[in-house]
Amino acid sequence: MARTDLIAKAAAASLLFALTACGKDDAPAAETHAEMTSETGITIENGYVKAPKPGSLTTAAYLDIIADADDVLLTASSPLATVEIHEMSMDDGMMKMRKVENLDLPSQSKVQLKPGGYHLMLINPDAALAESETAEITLTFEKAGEIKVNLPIEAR
Ligand SMILES: [Cu+2]
Repeated sequence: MARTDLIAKAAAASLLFALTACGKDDAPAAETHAEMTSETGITIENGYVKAPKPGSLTTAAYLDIIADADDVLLTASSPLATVEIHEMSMDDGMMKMRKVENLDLPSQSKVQLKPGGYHLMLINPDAALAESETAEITLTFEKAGEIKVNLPIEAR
């Protein structure tokens, strides 16, 4: 029985391969498309995660994002915490923080997520975050798709 399974799997695999190969040959445009999607067009600079204070239930990640073409940051996530996009602003003389649904990235401009402004709020950070040197964060863009970054964790 196991042998039959293997043969069936091998047949399925070669069929899949045949289909893929066929698709590639028939549609050279698909290869160009693949190149475009792998070339993200997004530059991330100066990223770091603020090391959480002991017992703290939140911390934040900061980074600069430059999009080659207009794009929108839709969500961010991490295996180490719940992540929300936040904006900090002055309201009646008080610094207040609110969640934003997404973040516009006009083409070629540097959008800075920095203390006192936009940031990624890391909520209920995992205990492992305090002991890690980097934190993996996945940014999901409307056009560029998902981009994973590993940000250093720094006590600043
Ligand atoms: Cu916040």
